Amino acid sequence: MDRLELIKRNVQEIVTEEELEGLLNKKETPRAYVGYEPSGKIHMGHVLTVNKLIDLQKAGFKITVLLADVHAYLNRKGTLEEVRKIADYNRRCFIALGLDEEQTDFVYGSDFQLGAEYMLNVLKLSRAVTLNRAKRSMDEVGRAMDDPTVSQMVYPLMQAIDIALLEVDVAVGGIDQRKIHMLARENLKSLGFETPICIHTPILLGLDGTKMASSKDNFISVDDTEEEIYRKFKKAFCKMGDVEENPILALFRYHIFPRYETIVIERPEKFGGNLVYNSYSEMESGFAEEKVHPMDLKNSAAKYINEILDPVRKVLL
Ligand code: TYR
Repeated sequence: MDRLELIKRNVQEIVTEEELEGLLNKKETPRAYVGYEPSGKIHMGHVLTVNKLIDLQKAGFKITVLLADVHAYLNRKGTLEEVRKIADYNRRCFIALGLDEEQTDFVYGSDFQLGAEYMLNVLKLSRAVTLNRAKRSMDEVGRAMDDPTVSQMVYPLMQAIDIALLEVDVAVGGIDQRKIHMLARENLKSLGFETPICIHTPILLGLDGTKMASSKDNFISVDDTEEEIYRKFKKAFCKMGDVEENPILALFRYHIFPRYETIVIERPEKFGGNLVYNSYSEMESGFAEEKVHPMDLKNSAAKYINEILDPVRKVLL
């Protein structure tokens, strides 16, 4: 797979592709980052952007991971001390998931966001962005936005200034980060910074086919035990032949195929024997033609996801 193909696989959008191609031609080692609000539960949604960082790393990018402790604090997720402690756990999970430790800069927000230069830039940006725009940019990111605090309006401004002061060329995030990224794209130039290129990954549905929510027990967390994975997959939504709304197929597409060249679905001889797939699209067609039973698909997905999560479990011991 060539560099551009690797960067583009499994993404929902690139803003813009022309700019990305220009960057690849111009810079030997471009820089990209993702920021994460520290979280006690790292789930496969977080892992989706980690996978993209691994792709970018393979494509020659220098990677920064921002452990956004101040952002989590501003977004009312806990005290600064609490979020900082979880951030270190998150860092160990990301490395266990395959980010190359030598090639990745892990940065705590609180280590650079409280200085004068940073703050002056946030204040400058606060004059350029309307309250309405700041609020809308937080639609899919902010907690309890029916009654937002001022801190949650500072949040997107700081995210934009992160991009500038971490000196990254590319900001990566789920599509839920889109409005904040657009705010950064439209305003950083006037503060004297480069306009960032943005890569957005899709947001995956939960295992029951509805939106992921911690209250619904419908997602995989990287610290789930092997038994929990089998239990969750057993009751997951996966209809015979349905390739549109299928969280198990989505796991193959976004998490398993990027890490394995060939996938074997094990089946007893009497049910037709093992199936071997060399790409996601082959598997999808096979499932659409009802050549694979949901039960076999689930068991195989559980086996591979358990393999992927095994190094994370070891970190947690
Ligand atoms: N907004 C991101 C989230 O929803 C976290 C983040 C914070 C990302 C600061 C980047 C950034 O610079 O989790």
